[in-house]
Amino acid sequence: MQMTMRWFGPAEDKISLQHIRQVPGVEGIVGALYDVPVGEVWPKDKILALATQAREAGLKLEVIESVNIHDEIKIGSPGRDRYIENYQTTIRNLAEIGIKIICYNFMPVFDWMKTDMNYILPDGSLTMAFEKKGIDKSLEDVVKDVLDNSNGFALPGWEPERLAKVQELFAQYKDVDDDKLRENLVYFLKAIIPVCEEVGIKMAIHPDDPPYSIFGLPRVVKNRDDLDWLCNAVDSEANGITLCTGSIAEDPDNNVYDILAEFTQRKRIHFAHVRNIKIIKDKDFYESAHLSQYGSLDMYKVMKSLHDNGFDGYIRPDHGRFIWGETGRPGYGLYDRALGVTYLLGLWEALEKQD
Ligand code: CS2
Ligand code: MN
Repeated sequence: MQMTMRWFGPAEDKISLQHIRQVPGVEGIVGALYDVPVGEVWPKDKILALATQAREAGLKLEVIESVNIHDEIKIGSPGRDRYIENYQTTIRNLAEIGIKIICYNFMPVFDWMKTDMNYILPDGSLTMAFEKKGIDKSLEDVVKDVLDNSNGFALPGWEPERLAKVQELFAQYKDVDDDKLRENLVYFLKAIIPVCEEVGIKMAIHPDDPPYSIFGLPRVVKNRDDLDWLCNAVDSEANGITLCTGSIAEDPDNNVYDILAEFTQRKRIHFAHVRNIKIIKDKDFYESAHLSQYGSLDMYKVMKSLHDNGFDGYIRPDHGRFIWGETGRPGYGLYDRALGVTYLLGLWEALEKQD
């Protein structure tokens, strides 16, 4: 198991690699190139520069989150083959620099959805939350809420230029239902998985966040059956999963522990995002501190499901709250994520020694 933390790069992250290096137990960063437009090839020299920067700080770069998928691939428009070819080239370039895992998602329009980016908890810390009332508004207002509350940071998957035309984007998806989106995902996977197998990269799809339809958009990575379908659709270890406990648990019908156990056993979980959420009511929730006692998930059981089924992939705390006066990119402060790392590694050590 390799503990990692996400890093947004020198221009986009106010946290330094040196500070990440000081979090005990963190061996690597999860990175990306944020200046390459979605759909274009990631140049080798830029990937190398990022990996070198990490290495010089004593950290590995073996996981990319995310190489995002161009809308034309998700929509299945005639132009998709050019973007798929670019994706294949990006996979080859990443492999040459030593990357092992590519995290991605297949959500139309929005990469993820929260309705409150600075939700205040009783202890005065700030976190992200999702409440249904926050999306019972016009699309433009929902988009504006997210962009206006991002504390001045560019949010991946929320490119303002793209979302300025949110109605047009929705119109492009009008004929894409769940079946069509599945078909387009399989078309994409059939084209790229052989390349991954050849160069030794594993793809790891992130579940939908939230794992149910919003604004009538199709959703195909929501639950156990979707993951089972995905694994069978292209039956290769290179066709894997980023199991995000927070996202999966946003639907209280999902049994996170069973899902973790099953897909770890099936050797498809290559990357785990481990965070806790607190269900407020129905499907409204906020992202809580990692400890079991603060959220709706039993984090011991989460780690045990991974451990007992032989997990040996990469892991990271997903989001953290803002504590001790810290502000910055929502979900990605240093302190609470570092506490999460320590807690998860503590649970892991106990599990290892129990054997
Ligand atoms: C992440 C997602 O920061 C986050 O909310 O969990 O944005 C994640 O990076 C993407 O969905 C993965 O493609
Ligand atoms: Mn996640």
